[in-house]
Amino acid sequence: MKLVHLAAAGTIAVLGVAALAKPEMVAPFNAHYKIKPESNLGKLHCVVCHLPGGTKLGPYGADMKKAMAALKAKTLTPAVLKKLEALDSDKDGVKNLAEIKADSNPNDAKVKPAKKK
Ligand SMILES: [Ca+2]
Repeated sequence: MKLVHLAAAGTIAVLGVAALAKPEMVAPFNAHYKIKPESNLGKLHCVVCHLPGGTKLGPYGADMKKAMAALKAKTLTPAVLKKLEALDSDKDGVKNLAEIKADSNPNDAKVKPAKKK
């Protein structure tokens, strides 16, 4: 009886960690935009979609969730990412694609690319 409980608790713990890290979300994003691990976006990792320190989604992550639902996508596909590119999820005046290309954060209104002159 005790063993069964332990096994169940272990399974829950493993699933919890998997839900937090989301490598299945980060990998296609990084591959699609050719994000280098040492770049700002590469270091942000989960925080590109989630709010720091939590599982809660930020504005870009929330738009991604909506796009995945609209396309009935179970995984992060290039079509989902494409749908997000023309949006300005964090409403800082810079479109998501421009932020990603500039290695800025589309999930944080306080972070935007330096203005080009
Ligand atoms: Ca933006």
